[in-house]
This record gives sequence, structure tokens and C-alpha cells, in this order.
Amino acid sequence: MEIKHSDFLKSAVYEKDYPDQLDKIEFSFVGRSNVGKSSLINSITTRKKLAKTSKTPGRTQLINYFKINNEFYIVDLPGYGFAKVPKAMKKEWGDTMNRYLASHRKKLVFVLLDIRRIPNNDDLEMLQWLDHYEVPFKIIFTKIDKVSANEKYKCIKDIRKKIEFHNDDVLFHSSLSNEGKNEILNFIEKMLAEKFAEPIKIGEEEEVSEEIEL
Ligand SMILES: Nc1nc2c(ncn2[C@@H]2O[C@H](COP(=O)(O)OP(=O)(O)OP(=O)(O)O)[C@@H](O)[C@H]2O)c(=O)[nH]1
Ligand SMILES: [Mg+2]
Repeated sequence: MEIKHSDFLKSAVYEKDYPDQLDKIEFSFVGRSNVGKSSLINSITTRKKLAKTSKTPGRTQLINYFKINNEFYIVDLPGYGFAKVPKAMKKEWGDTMNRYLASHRKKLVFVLLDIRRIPNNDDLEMLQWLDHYEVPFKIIFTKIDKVSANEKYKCIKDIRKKIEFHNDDVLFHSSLSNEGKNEILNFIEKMLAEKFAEPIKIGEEEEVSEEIEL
């Protein structure tokens, strides 16, 4: 698949701010602050500055909606687990993200994990939460340009001590070289073709906010 048109649509904090159209599938990107969510969005859309990126974690503080090929949405979310911001601010970003994840949007969540880092409790909670509420998700390992083939193998082995996955079920990507970009686009294309039209089953909102503490 090729992304021919990509436009920033709007930023949102509350559900009332999300786009009105509920029929479009949303591919959303979550992960630790600085893991490379916004860079990956720029890589797959071939737009250098569509999503704002930064060396300083905490760049994305709102939910940013992008309209792609007039067919689906890409959603850039605030990162979790960045310690160096005031507690109240961190809670606000966390709440913004939780509300989005708990919303009944037709979404597939890409969970981004840095290939060089062992998943921490925040990552594990995110994966368990998505699993528990049966929100479809896919793991993408980011920044693979930072490791050699040998190192990559070792990193995967270490990460496997924390989370279970088959190599065929996960994606790998570099925003520097764009390696893995086509695989991500093919995956999106496949999801769109399958329509994956059923509404996402999800539990009570109250339960949700108790379950996830970011
Ligand atoms: N080498 C390398 N650097 C990357 C890659 N992806 C992102 N980066 C760098 O990592 C930093 C963070 O990237 P962002 O895309 O802003 O990360 P983010 O996950 O959106 O961060 P927040 O919005 O703060 O949650 C930037 O300095 C990027 O240039 C990659 O694939 N390879
Ligand atoms: Mg970002």
C-alpha cells in the first residue's frame, strides 16, 4: 500500500473532540515517551514533519489525528512513563491516552517498543490491558538501525524473558533507514481489507480507569 495523502486533521483531549466519523478505522500508536511514535508516523507517510518529533521526551501531549488517503486515520498519542515532568502533567497525558484507549472507536493499536530496551512495567501493563479488553494490537520494535543483526538477536532474546511473541507476529522498524516501513503498510492494508468492522468489545469505563495507571 502507498500513502498518497496524509493531512493533520485535529488534536483532541476528550472524546467529544475526536472526529465525528466512526466508520473509519483508526491505527493508533502508543509506547513509552521517546520510543519513536511520531517519527514512525512520518516514516510511513513519507512526510518529514507531519507529526512533531523531538529529542526531549514528552513532545506529543495531545491526541493527534491524521487523515490518510481519505480512508482511515492515524492517531499519534502522548507517550507514557516519562518521569521528568510534573506529576499532574503526567497524569493528564495518561488520562488523555486512557480515555482514548477505552473509547469505542474502531481501532488497532500499534504498541511500540524500543528494540534496545527491556519492556518495563508500563509496557507490560499496556500489553496486558489491551489483551484483557480484547483491543486488537500489534507490536512494533523501533530504532532497529541502532543495533547490528547480532545485537538484534540478543535484544529479542532478552525481551522474550518479559513478553511472549513469535517473530512472525511482530514488526521491526527504523525511522532512519525506513526499514520495515513496507511491512507496516502491508499490515495496515491487510487490516483494511479485512475491514475488521466489528465494534471493539471493551469493559466498563470505570473498570478501565482502575486497570491502567500510567
Ligand atoms: N536512530 C533512530 N532514532 C529514532 C528513531 N525513531 C525516533 N528516533 C529519535 O528518537 C527521538 C524521539 O522520537 P519521537 O518520534 O519524537 O518519539 P515519540 O515516541 O513520539 O515521543 P513522545 O511524543 O515524547 O512520546 C527523536 O530524537 C528521534 O529522532 C529510529 O528509528 N532510529
Ligand atoms: Mg510523539
